[in-house]
Amino acid sequence: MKTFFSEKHKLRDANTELYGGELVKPFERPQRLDFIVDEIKTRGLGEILNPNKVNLNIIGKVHDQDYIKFLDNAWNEWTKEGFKGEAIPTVWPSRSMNSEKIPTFIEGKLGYYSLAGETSISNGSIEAAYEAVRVAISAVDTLVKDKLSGIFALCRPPGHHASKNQYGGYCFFNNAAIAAERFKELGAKKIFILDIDFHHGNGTQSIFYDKSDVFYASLHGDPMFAFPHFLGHSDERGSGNGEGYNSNFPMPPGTKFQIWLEAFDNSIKEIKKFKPDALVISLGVDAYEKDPISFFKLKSNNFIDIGRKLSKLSIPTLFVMEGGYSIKEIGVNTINTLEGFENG
Ligand code: Q9C
Ligand code: ZN
Repeated sequence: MKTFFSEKHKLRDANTELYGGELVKPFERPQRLDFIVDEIKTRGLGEILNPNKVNLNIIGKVHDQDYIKFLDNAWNEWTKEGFKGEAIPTVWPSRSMNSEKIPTFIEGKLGYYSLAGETSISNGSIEAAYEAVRVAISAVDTLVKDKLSGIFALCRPPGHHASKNQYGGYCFFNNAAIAAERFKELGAKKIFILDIDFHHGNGTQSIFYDKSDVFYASLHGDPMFAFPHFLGHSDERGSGNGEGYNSNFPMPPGTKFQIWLEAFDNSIKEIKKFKPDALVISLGVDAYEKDPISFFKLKSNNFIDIGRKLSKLSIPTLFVMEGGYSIKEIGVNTINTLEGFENG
């Protein structure tokens, strides 16, 4: 399987994440991809390609222009104020204070355009986020042009928590959603996004919630216990034209592969019924038993079965990298999925 990848992901290298009342070194750090690239090479998964020149206007099909402009300028506006640290929001338009007016000052804007506070904006972060979009688009283009059965977009930073106008959960641009839009530009009528990252992809869900041409399904830690906490319940089934085209499988702490697989098999049934022209897998490997911020109990070998089952669908499949924070095993778990798919 071919992989698209760019060294420029390293531009996303924040020093801080607000976690447990401390500013810690971010779980989502550049070294994650070193382990994945090493494993691709060791096991000879296939070529690793640099992204093409891409028309980034496509981002506007998923994200609002004012949000894009905010991201473009946030770091400059923040440093201009003389703040010493990285840009972290401290105030939000929450239930009791929800005027629609967008503040002028950067601290207000950070709260307006964020859905969580752990994701520090640092110098270079947004450049890296643009590069992740180039990686995703290049992978779609190659998959379609060469009529491949599967391809891997090794994106970083990840994307599935980013909504049309909010960042958070380590995500800025929604790479998987933008990839789905690219599939549509290239002629696909129906796309299915299956999100197997441990966390619910609130961004992807909300982007396509009222659409019937992009089906979003997610297997994740029950939001009563897990981030993002405020979306991802099983009664969220889509709205308007999108009713019936959104499907959530929240699962409790300690969930083992046997139970996880029942939900997975249900989502496979939905894929078969929907008959998409393309499949996008939001591939996080944080469902792994040793992941430091998650609570599922999948073992490394289980990821082979996941890949194998996906290959049986015989639908052109784009794998988009999302989360996975057990750095030592992130390469094995990711390549297990992709090799399982290849060896069907
Ligand atoms: N107690 C992705 O996997 N904080 N994002 C979790 C755990 C945010 C995860 C705190 C986790 C975001 C792409
Ligand atoms: Zn995750």
